[in-house]
Amino acid sequence: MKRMLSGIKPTGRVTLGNYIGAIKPFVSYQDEYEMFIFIANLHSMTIYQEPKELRQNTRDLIALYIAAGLDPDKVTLFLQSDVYEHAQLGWYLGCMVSMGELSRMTQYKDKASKLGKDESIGAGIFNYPSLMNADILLYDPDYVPVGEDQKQHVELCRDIAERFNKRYSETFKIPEPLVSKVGGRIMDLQNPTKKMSKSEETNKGTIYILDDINVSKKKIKSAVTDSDSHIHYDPINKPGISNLLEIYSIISNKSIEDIEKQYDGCGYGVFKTDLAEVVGAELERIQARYKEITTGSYLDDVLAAGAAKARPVARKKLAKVERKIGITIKKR
Ligand code: ATP
Ligand code: LTN
Repeated sequence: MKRMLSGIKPTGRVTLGNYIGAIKPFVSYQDEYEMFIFIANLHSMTIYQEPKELRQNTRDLIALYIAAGLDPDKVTLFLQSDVYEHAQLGWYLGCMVSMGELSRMTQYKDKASKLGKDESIGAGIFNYPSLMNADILLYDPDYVPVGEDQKQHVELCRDIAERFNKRYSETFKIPEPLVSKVGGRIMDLQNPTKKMSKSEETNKGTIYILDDINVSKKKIKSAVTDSDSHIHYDPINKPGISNLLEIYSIISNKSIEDIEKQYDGCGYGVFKTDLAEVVGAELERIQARYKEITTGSYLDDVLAAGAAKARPVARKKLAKVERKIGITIKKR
């Protein structure tokens, strides 16, 4: 079995974008790949998190993975902070990347460009990719499934792995980013030229998985589209309706062409009402399962078992790295 690894930050309420771009694809991969999925809680610290909210968001995220269909018996599901090797390898790899390389990362550039006059940027966000490189390289994955916005980080990870292998001999497998063609970038329902984001100030264009289902349905029905009424996929000229078609396609497992045919001649109103039902039914299923698994100690047990499976893999790789770079002084 090929190996796959990915992480998601517990930095806010989980959105339909996260679900379509990250969680749902993981569920579909779990029978085909050996999977390591973790909650990137160390990464979430790059921006201040209110402690109580962080705790709740972290539990919700784990619960949502499972409620969405991820099976903890098949997938190694764990908290990044439970496996100390991530931070340790992150340090070594941070010493191998240049300031120039880090400053070219768009996630960092975006955050830096949005700073207010009196705000400063934390060092953590600048060195964020080093920790991400460690997350990946500790486990030798073949593939790293991510949204479009994270592809650049995985590419940097490949460069650093190659640099390490060249300097110290073959140590890391070179991972491939895996970005879904459909659903890799779900857009804001009110501004379809902008990514649906959990850290958006106005919530009107964002669907939250655990939100009241009627609120979500309303948001879909009032999604911004164009003045035409032809249901056709054309992300450049018709970004609003194209985004809705992608959402429909992923949630219903139908192809975009089939949906276009199904709604040929119907107006946007009918299409949006049906989409609201399709999304509503999916959210209902997830929320019901979420309720079942958030009582008792089930989630803690899943995380303990996940960390126990991840640790030996991470430990072995870190020990290898430390021997190669000369940190370990014992002769074998
Ligand atoms: P923020 O919105 O605050 O920038 P985020 O949701 O992009 O946060 P993460 O929580 O780390 O950041 O994202 C988890 C995964 O979900 C990543 O693989 C990311 O690419 C994917 N993702 C996030 N938003 C979307 C979206 N709108 N469409 C598709 N995938 C998304
Ligand atoms: N940076 C990613 C989250 C993340 C990740 C990873 C994804 C942290 N470490 C390792 C894949 C592999 C994000 O912001 N979505």
